[in-house]
Amino acid sequence: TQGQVITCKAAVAWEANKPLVIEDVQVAPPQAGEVRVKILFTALCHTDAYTWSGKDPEGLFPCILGHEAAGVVESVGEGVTEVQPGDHVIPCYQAECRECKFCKSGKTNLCGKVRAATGVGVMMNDRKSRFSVNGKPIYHFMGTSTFSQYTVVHDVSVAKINPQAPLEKVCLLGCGVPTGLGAVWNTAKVEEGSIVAVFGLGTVGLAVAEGAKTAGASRIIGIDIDSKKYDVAKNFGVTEFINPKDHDKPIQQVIVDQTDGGVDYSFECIGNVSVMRAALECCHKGWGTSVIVGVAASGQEISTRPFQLVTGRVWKGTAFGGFKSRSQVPWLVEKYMNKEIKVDEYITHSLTLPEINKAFDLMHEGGCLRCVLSV
Ligand code: NAD
Ligand code: AHE
Ligand code: ZN
Repeated sequence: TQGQVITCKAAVAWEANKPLVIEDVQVAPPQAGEVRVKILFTALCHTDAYTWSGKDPEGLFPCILGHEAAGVVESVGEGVTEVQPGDHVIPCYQAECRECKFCKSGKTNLCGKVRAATGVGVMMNDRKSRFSVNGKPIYHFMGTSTFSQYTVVHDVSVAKINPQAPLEKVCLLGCGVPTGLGAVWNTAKVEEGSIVAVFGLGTVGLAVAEGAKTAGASRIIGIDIDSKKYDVAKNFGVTEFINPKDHDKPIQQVIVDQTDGGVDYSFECIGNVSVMRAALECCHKGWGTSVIVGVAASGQEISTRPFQLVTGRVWKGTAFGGFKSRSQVPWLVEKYMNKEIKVDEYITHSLTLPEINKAFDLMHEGGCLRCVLSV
């Protein structure tokens, strides 16, 4: 198949909010600096649902969504040296070129090499898509497009991992779990003994709890409007639970009252701007730090009294938990293999690619954390 167009099945989002359609998609061979990957397993993340909803300013249609996956390299384009056919890989929506201003700064995991192209659904080389259906181009998504049996990614957007790792599990290391762990370890740098609040107990929030537990937090307060989340959350380190619906007072006040003035660190893992405000305002005066992890819709803005920051609270955000993707995803895979981090525990459902619309429906049900599709 090397050098040839591959026709395979992919779930195409033709329009916002319209059920995805399994199509025969033509996938062009990888050009210079590109890698064609056979996707074996992909999970769904809340961000896929967000873009599908039409509220993502970078969401273009028709497109192939999906960004939390694992597979095997099928072929590589000219000049690609770091992976070869047969390598087991995880696509990385957050690239790492090691050459750009961002990568060399030592201050961020963001990479500038291909971001301009991935934000508009095309490849960097010729600003075109490698996907088409009967000659009609289909946009890429986040530089990954994993809801397809084959995808083409930039070489700076693919992490080579231990071939022994079970791909049906480690696909989760493409987004949600690293995001939560890294928000704690890299972005907030939570210290032992800290009091932590986690807003939203989906996969990302639970991974924050797990990260906080390993960092030695003394209290991990989980906040969710679905009280059923507490039982599961206990297994990830949550020590206390608050449902904002059980209280008349604003949730930030409830938390401040229960923590002698506020928490040391808070994490918003929902994508709701009023919760982001509450997450900042439940932080302790003088040092409390709040990390925005959730992705909010186009047009939404955060606000608070500047006095909150004047008096020492800090507002931060994180993308992919601050992890350098190509360097650290393989390391996270090793940590999983050594049983130092959970992955299996986040997988509540397993389906197949043709059942993808059912998988999206499941996301809105309380009992679903991650649904892994066999592609
Ligand atoms: P999810 O839908 O599985 O979890 C969200 C949780 O929030 C659910 O348990 C829900 O009951 C709860 N919730 C909803 N509204 C609430 C409210 N008002 N108060 C309290 N709890 C509420 O989502 P997920 O896959 O865990 O993703 C969480 C967020 O993180 C999404 O916005 C996603 O787009 C974003 N995300 C960001 C990054 C990043 O790099 N920054 C990476 C992955 C995901
Ligand atoms: N296009 C969206 C941006 C969404 C966003 O912030 N994405 C996160 C990853 S979410 C993964 O589930 C991210 O990494 N952002 C940094 C980047 O470079 O995109 C919007 O709302 O505009
Ligand atoms: Zn994601």
